[in-house]
Amino acid sequence: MTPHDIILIGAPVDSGKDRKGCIMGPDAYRTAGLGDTLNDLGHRVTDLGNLVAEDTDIQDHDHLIALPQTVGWTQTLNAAAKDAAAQGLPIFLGGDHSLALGTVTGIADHAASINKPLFVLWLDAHSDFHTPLTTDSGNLHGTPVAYFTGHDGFDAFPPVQNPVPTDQMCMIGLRSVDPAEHAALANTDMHIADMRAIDEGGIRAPLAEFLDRVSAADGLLHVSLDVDFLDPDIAPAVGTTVPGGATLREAHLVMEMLHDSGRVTSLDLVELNPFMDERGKTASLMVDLTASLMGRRVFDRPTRSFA
Ligand code: 5AB
Ligand code: MN
Ligand code: MN
Ligand code: MN
Repeated sequence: MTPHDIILIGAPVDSGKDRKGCIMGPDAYRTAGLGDTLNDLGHRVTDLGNLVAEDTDIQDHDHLIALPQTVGWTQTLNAAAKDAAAQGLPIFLGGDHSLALGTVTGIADHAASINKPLFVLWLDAHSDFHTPLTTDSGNLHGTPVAYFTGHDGFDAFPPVQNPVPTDQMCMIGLRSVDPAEHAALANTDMHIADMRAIDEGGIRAPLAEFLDRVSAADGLLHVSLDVDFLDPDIAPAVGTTVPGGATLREAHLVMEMLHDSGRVTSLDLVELNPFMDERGKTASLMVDLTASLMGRRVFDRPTRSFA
């Protein structure tokens, strides 16, 4: 296994929605042993601690929840992501999914600076493809994908320097998409495997196809893992549970395939709300999934068949 320089970056973003609690996410991952787990796998791990959002002079908005705070986080995380990606493999410990407004744009700026295409894998029950103009809830954690793919309506936010082309994006696990998002997605060439596709054909094929494209393009790969990608029975600690999510084995298979691809260069762990957890089980599962992504396996795969 190739050892990586892993940079843990606490991003206790809690401004992307009404319900509070994601502020505790980074420390829940630390409490669940993320750093030691990655260290024991042979990686070099540095923990930068928790970041603090920049102040902005943006005004509060009637409809959009905590707009000034989320703009501040976007600026902070854009800069932090750009910096960290040049030095190692950043893992952003969220924090709600509005953090991806900053992380993905920062990683995209880094990719552009080294002339490589950036691919993004979005593991989520939701498509997070609202703009500030279409969101009914006003919760900005439902908007990052529209922002970093270069859509209009984000006037209060820093202009996106290097939008991610939608055909370099794959979404897996979708089962809750609002009508405005659905209409907007239909106009893109985004690669999407919703839960029905996974039920019918399995989770391996769409991911393998995507990873082949990343390799063929010699791309960087950012993974954004929303806790609600997982079934709420195994991962209850999230404000936006949707029944019928990925199983334990589906989730580990995704992580194992990502590891074997050798392509992943950055990771978001988002939406963990430790206030809603059951004795740390969701935080521990997210640590285990990250371990699979970073090379943990039970056995070396047998080279002979059992037939
Ligand atoms: B998450 C919803 N589409 O816009 C909205 O958890 C949910 O980061 C957004 O995926 C869920 O409020 C955002 C109904
Ligand atoms: Mn590795
Ligand atoms: Mn999300
Ligand atoms: Mn979600």
